[in-house]
Amino acid sequence: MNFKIPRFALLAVAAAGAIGLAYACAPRGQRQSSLISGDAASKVYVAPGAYDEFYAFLSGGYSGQIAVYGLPSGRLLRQIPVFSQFPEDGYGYNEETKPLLQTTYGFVPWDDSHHPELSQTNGVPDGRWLFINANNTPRIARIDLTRFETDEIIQIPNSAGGHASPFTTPNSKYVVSATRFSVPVPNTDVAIDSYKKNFKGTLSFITADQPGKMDIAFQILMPGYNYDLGHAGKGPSDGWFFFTSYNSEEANTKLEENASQADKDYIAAVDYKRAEACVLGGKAKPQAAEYLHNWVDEGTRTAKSEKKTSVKMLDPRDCPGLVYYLPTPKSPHGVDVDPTGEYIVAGGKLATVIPVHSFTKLKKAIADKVFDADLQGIPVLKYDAVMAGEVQKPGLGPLHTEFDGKGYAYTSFFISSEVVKWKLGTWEVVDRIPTYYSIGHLMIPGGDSKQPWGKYVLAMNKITKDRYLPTGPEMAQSAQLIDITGDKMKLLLDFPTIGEPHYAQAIPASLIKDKQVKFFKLTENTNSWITKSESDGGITRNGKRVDIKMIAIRSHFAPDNLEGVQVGDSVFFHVTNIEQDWDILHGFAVLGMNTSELIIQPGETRTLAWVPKAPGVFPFYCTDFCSALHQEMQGYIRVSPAGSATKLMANVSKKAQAQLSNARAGVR
Ligand code: K7E
Ligand code: CUA
Repeated sequence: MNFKIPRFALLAVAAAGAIGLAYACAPRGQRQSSLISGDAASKVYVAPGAYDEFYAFLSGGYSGQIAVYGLPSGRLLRQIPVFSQFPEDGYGYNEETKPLLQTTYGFVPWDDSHHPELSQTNGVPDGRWLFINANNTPRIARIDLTRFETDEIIQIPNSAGGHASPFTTPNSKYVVSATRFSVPVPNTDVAIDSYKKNFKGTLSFITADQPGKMDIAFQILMPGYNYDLGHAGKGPSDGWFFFTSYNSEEANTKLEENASQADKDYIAAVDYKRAEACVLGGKAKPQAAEYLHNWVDEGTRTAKSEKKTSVKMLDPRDCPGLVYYLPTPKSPHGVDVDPTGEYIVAGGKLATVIPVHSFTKLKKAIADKVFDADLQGIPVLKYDAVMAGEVQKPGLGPLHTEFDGKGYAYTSFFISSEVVKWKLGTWEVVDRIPTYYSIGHLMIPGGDSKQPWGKYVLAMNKITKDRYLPTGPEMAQSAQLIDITGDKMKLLLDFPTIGEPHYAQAIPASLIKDKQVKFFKLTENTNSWITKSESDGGITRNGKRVDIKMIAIRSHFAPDNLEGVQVGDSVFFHVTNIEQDWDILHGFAVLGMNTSELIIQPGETRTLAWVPKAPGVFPFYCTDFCSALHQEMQGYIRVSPAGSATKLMANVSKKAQAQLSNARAGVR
């Protein structure tokens, strides 16, 4: 979330008594003693050696990654690199993973990731995969949860700011992405003040249920608003998708003011079954659009990149019944569908109520044609005809809502810094609890699905100020764990997060933990640079390219003495970790190398490219403490001046040496 708080909203805060900020000003000790109950510690205590009940996946925001925590302990288990290079394990530096970060703009080794989304079966998170969006250069990644690794990234063309993404349909047939920024479609050189004429939004539906085959099924061309968030229908509303939009004013400057004029903006309700029918019926136009699809081959564990050149574009005018607009106050942000699939809840950043739409009423209003207007071919339904109810005086700045599966909804309030619990159907507020401070998303395990595990809500806060030991001008953002098993919410724990945790998802650990890959079978490694045993290693030259094959095993590399490399060569170290045992990793790094190390998991081959710039002898070593003799796990590579007569040499077996001599004879 990046919006500023408008001045009038701040005045409203002052007038309303500023529930959250009042806590912020209270003396520290007072604040804590009044809010933490005595048994909080025991509720989050996970004894050494015991496991947490849930895996929680928190987005890294501008870190571009995902952080995996155990709940209720709040222990950080792992970071999964997705859209940013990660020197800790060589992701985006080694040759096998670099293609994942390729785009039509070139190599993009960073992004801003907002919304982790678990794959679903029948509307329930199933623990197979996790999807996450890239907000800056629109992309969607798929992470495999048997390995906690990014396996696939697809770029979204005709889009800018892939924010309403990658929310899933109930069987993960599709994940979606919508433009936050409208742009010229196709993007071309036009005057910015031709916005109303030339700028468009797109809603993209991406097939997601076949690993390695993500593809853009179709895009829907929309008015030039800013599309913000989305959620699929479920149960009775299965087959529909809901997207919030703001800036229906179509302003192209000072959005803070100019996009806050209208009393209501819109939720776009998309009948995607209708879209499928229109696509089948030839109503979508093929449109030239370049984008990359990158995925990891299972056997070689190497990513490939494929360029696609066209999408199917659906104009709502050519497919009546495809999209309807639901008027929604005011500059909506989140849109969340309750577990029954009947209620569609919006969070209006500047709204004074929480508006809830009814799917039953929506269907009826469409059947009865209760339309207010038509916006660029899209009928606008009458607010009163689709509204189920409004939660009155809920707080200030409602953003996101999750559900506990017991008939209650929990909404985050950025301006008044609190979580508010209210009842579906009666719309009455039943409880509220302050957060520290300025909460964005909140998350209940399964809380956006058909089947929430409604035990905790995790509040993710933008501003922490005085909550932790100060660390200079920038403080870590925070997550706060709140117990929701009783009538009153209880704050249990808070912990700092990595980057900005916009959203998170969590799932019972039992659905993931027993499916973990423990090592990669060497017999199934089809990487063409694999070294299966010590005697297979060696060094070969082909022009200026030098390939070195080596193994890593406790506690040595083989070969570990290499000569014949010259300044300016492109040297590739292909290191295979031939261990066949869980959690036995080796690292590899060379003096002066200007990428990162390799971390090699058991049974896999990883490749590091290096162009030596000066003659000398360069040590390399294992960077991962793997055994008692880890410090002995080292070697040397000699670099000679360009054109030198130094022979290629690797201290490997006679057989390998002979192969090398032959190879050399062939080259020089
Ligand atoms: Cu920060 Cu979902 Cu990107 Cu709201 S978003 S907070
Ligand atoms: Cu291998 Cu340390």
